[in-house]
Amino acid sequence: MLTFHNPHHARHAGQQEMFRGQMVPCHEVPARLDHVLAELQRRPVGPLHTPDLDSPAAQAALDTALARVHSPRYLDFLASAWDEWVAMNPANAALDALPSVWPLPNRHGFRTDVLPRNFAARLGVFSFDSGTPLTAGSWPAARAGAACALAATQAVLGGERSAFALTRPPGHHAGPDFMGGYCFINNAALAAQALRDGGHTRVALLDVDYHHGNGTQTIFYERADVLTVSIHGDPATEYPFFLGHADERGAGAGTGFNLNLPLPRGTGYATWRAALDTALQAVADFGAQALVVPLGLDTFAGDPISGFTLQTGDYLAIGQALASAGLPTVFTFEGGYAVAEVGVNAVNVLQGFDRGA
Ligand code: Q9C
Ligand code: ZN
Repeated sequence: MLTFHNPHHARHAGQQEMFRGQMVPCHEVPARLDHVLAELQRRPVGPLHTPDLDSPAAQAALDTALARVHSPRYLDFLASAWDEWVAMNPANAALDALPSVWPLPNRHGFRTDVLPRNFAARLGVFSFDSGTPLTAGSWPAARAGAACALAATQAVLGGERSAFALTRPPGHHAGPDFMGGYCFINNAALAAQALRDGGHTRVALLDVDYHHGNGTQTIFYERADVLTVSIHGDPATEYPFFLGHADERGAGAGTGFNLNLPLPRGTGYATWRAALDTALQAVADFGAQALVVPLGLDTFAGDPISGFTLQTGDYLAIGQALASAGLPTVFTFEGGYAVAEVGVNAVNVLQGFDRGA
């Protein structure tokens, strides 16, 4: 298993997120990735690389790949967001940008075709929560993270059995033109699209993060060439609340190519594992030629913001089960907020995969 890690991840370091009427410290912190990297150095599963971030060719390839998944106006927004935030008021340089007004795009007739010139309002057009601080370094960190996802995918297209994009901020809540859930750029979607563009005709995503991968589902919802499967806390009670139900099966040409496996808060390994077997059967029935696993470790019993009860040892078995699909596989690092344990849990999945491969 090759790993590509993001040398700029720590430039994204939010101070606080809004949670039920108060500002609380961010859960999605740089130390998360540092713990995974430290565990990979202690217990290697393969070479550790950083992606090429300097060559004009790599930057151009990155721009092309980003535009395959995200809308031009969203990418333009992200690229200039921090400068515009500071331009509103020089004092903003010491603050994170968080939205506090939204157009509710599907209701009430609010318009999103005309972008407000006011930056705070524009931030609301492109966000779906107030828990995702945008900082001075968010865009460079997210961009370098996308480069990790692409490098991991290129390695797999080049014949590697598997590769891991070890990056933050995470990505699976980010949609074609929106951020949220600590995510800006959907790294797993970039990987899946790059696998398609690299010649695999059917690509599956199997999202094992505690939270429904709403961004990924939305990106591929009307497509039959990319199967999206997600095992997650039931949105009736769990974030992101407004998507992730079992009756969402895809639309148009994509009908039948989305599978949600919501599980109640409190679910333990036996039930979770049965859902994983269902998910793997769907991937096999689809005839996938390559697999992307948005790897969240927030299913862990000790996770501070989630509600499943998986144990550290379970992650070895999960890795092994994922390998049993027998597919070229790209992993992207997503959630997991039990900071001291996230490294061991993540590397257990990777090591279990290598054992099963
Ligand atoms: N008390 C990822 O795992 N806030 N994002 C929930 C729960 C948002 C999680 C608050 C959680 C987003 C990538
Ligand atoms: Zn999560």
